[in-house]
Amino acid sequence: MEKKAKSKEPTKAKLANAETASIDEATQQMILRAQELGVETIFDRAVAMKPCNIGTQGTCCKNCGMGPCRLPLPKSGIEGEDNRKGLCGATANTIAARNFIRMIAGGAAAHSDHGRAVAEVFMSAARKETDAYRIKDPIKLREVAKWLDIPTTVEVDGETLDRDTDELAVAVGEKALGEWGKAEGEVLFAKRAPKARYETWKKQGVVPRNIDREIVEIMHRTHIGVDQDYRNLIKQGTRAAIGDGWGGSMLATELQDILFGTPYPLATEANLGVMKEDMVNLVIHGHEPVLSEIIVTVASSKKWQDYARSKGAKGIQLSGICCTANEVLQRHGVPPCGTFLQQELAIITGACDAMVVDIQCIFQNLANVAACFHTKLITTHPIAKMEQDNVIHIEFDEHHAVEDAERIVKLAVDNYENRSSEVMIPKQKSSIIGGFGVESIEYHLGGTFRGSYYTLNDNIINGRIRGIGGVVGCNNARTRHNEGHIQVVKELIKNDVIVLTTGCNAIACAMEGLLTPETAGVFCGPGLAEVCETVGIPPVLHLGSCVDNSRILLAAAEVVKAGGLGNDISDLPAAGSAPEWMSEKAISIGHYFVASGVYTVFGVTLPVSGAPVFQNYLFKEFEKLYGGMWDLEIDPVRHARKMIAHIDKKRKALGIDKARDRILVDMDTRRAMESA
Ligand code: SF4
Ligand code: MSK
Repeated sequence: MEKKAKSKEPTKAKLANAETASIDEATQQMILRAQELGVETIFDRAVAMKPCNIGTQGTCCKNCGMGPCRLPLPKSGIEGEDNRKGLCGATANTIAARNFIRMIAGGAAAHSDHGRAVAEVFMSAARKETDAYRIKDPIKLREVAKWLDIPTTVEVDGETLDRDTDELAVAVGEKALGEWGKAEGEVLFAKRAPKARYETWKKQGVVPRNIDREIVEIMHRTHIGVDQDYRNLIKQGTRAAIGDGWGGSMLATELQDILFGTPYPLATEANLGVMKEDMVNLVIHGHEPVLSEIIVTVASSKKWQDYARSKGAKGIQLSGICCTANEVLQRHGVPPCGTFLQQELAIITGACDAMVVDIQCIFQNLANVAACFHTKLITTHPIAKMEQDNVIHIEFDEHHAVEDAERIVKLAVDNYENRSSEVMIPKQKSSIIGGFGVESIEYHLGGTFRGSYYTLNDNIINGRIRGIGGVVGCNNARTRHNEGHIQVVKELIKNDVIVLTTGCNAIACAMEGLLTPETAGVFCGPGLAEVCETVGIPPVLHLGSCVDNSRILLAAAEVVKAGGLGNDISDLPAAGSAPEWMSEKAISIGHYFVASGVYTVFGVTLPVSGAPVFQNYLFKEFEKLYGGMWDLEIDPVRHARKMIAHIDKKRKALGIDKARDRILVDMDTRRAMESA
């Protein structure tokens, strides 16, 4: 047969369809703008490159030089015995479990190393080695000290006095740093979980010893020829994930609050439209707030605003991407200009004078995009550099934090006059209320009189609030940007489920205008709408960044403590979700939600589908061990309905499934609950 001649025509690069790539109009406009300018973005790359099926199923092993060993799931499924194995004999279940817990190790390491870096800055501040930081929340310092078993008072001449704040801060910093590598004992914050939860972990043998050790042990156990039982492998994954959620991430959040201030509700805006054509736009991107805190102070100072005006700009406009955005939004009201998938687009506006990045979720392609514009791209972290020549590295050190921040702000301002291409900033932006946390939920929904979550619990018991949804996580270029996030959240609030959000889900909800009290009357069921309107809160509460998922854990622990909804997190009418997850951190978060007793649904895909026995263990058997379990649901509405079905199951188990609308729990019942 004659061979068909190959076409000499150059193949035209496949480009993304803006409308099917994102639900967000600003994003759609900028995708088209990028294509018009010939600048490639992740949306185009996602069209050009398809993921590997076997990797997606979790059954490709490259843990030794004899692989990769690829174990695809037969199209017809597995009938009878599953004989698939790698060269060493590793089964699909072993391979998928090893891969899964290596993802947990990657995610837990990222969160926890972030926490360690914060703890080191905390120590410098406590020891007065730097003037740039000081203790901003001494009340939280005392609270955290107690959980670290540090005395907060001293006896002087028979009198009990509060310990000096500076001295206490040093003690807290030292003890906190020990949590990463202490030789004995267990992660101290594990005891912040409800007693029943802690006992479950004890019984299962998964209380973390220290944060680092559990991550290292995953790497050991997944080396060729070590742990070959998927149940034993995931047990170690569980221990490391708890060490993340109730250890590294929780320490990061708490120390950041003590050092930078505990967030309280504030108003700002979100989406690319927050950038300003006539101002210097400095975009902060990444995760660690230690530098961005100082950049906010420097950039808003009169000195640097005047300097910007001297260069012809109207001032400096800070905005953020990813979780550094969430950190500076929560504490200062700096507006987020986009989610994870919009980072290239912020530069393509032509108005980004500098983008400063620290760690995690930063595309290497930012350097290529920045090279097409005047944008200065600045890396700041010793562990996160880029190879491209146009990237400037200004290594941040807390001992000269202000000088570093000033260099960065000056670079941005001086670059304003170098704007070369036409500026195109989408108009879209939404008003939002952010800055929620465990304390502010208590204040708004608990009331200062009782100082706890009683009112929230009452509203759950009487059915106005059906339950709690923790919806978090990334964007994923394999699915339509923000569609899953928004549909899941809207379906939940429509059904009276209050949503606690963090990470890129929080930014997506912000862009969609769901973070305002007014949203309640438009999108919520009548019960949730009534509660939100009465107390003046949005139905979707922004709790912060990825490490701040620890706030969701602590909020859940507070709900248990307030009474009337069981003794453990697994008793609560609550469910977790990451509709568009992509990072290893999301897997670690998902797993510590599950290990904490939360039914947790992921969207897009989950890399366990090629190992049905292991998948079944996570999706079903886990509930018997921990009360929480994994699930996968790609369709956002079904995804939300599965969460609601679980919430209803828990309401039934608690005996609060019957309509009890408008019935507030009276004091006698309350006392009975407390003594139960
Ligand atoms: Fe293959 Fe086993 Fe090596 Fe994995 S560890 S690559 S399954 S031989
Ligand atoms: S930034 S980890 S994309 S949430 Fe925390 Fe967003 Fe996911 Fe990064």
